[in-house]
Amino acid sequence: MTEYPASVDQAYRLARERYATVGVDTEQALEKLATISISIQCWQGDDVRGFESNQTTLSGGIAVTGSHQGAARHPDELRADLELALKLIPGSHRVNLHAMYGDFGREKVDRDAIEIEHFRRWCDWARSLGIGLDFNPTCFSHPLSQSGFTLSHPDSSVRSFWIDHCVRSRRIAAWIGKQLASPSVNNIWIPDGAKDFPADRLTPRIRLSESLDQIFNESFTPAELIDSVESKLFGLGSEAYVVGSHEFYLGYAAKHQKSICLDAGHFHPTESIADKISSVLMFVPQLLLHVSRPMRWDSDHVVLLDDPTQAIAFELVRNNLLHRTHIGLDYFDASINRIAAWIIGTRNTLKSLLIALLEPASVRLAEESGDLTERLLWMEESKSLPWSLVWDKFCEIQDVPIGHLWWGDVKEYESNVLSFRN
Ligand code: RNT
Ligand code: ZN
Repeated sequence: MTEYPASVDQAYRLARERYATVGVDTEQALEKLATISISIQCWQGDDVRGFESNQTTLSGGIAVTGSHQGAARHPDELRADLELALKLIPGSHRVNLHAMYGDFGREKVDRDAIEIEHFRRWCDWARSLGIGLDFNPTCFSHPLSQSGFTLSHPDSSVRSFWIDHCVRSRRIAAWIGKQLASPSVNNIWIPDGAKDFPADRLTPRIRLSESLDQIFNESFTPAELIDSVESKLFGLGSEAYVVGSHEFYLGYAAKHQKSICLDAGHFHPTESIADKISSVLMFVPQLLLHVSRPMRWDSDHVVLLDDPTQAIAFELVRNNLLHRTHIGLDYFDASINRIAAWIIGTRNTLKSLLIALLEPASVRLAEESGDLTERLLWMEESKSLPWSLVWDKFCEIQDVPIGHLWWGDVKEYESNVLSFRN
């Protein structure tokens, strides 16, 4: 049990009073925040390497930089690292797996041969912690993805290989969802695209659409599985053309009522995914977010408590869209302690949600009454309300260290555990 200074409670009482003067019920915000689960990306823990015995280097137009000590080398290490992170993040969250993270041991298991068995230990582990798991087929870092094409590949035997992989991923995800009594989101992202201008932008898209139709042919209940597709504007090596563009997947998801994944790093730098949420959710049933921080490109930096993250949280809360949105994280930084990267990014995402939950109704009321001056006043005023004291209270209620105090545990783990990995 953590000891909390009496000042946390005293400060919270003052904050509660202060918020009451602007019509905000902090207790309600705390209760709501406790119901929000963030899906934490397992791949931050090992620099998107995975645990296949026939591992290739990371490819597909994504890149990890940094060489901080302590990347997880096998599933047990990754689970131990995640457990520490989960213990230091307030609330109850989920873990997001990629197909290449199975418990394969020394066995050579190709992507078209993955089985439920390879994920049983993850599932048992999640059950013991009382958390849910999400899933992703891994359509990169593989000899058959080196051409830059997978589900849209011109060769039908290569396409079949990746279709098989995605079919198996869905089965595994659905099984996990059923086992854990919490639907598993299976998100399909492929790297398909071209470095230079293609002559034919259409045919690969027709092939991708047909591959997806085959993948989604088997039906599962929404209690087990949620299908999601993730678009991208460009990647390293796919600067001129990405087969699965935003327009492509938005059309596909709307037509087939699949969930769409909006990754914060997958658009033009002046575009905000926050603005897309309310449009997309008018036409697709559910949304998956990959909260990330692009810096000049899709660089996947650790999520900050910054304006783009805050804008996302405001959209979800103001429009009451939390129950239709799966909030996942997608970043990978190997230049700092990887467990701290999880904790900082997840805490920041939660903080932005808390700030949104604590927003005075006056913001909206002023807008509705047509008084845009007063709207600006409330938006700016609410920034200096004492949300951080409510956050400390949340950490206390959830029995995790307040403020920076989790850092001691991570430092200790770094010197006792991580520093012995090479
Ligand atoms: C790549 C996508 C994708 C990956 C993960 C590892 O640009 O964002 O979501 O980051 O699947
Ligand atoms: Zn992503």
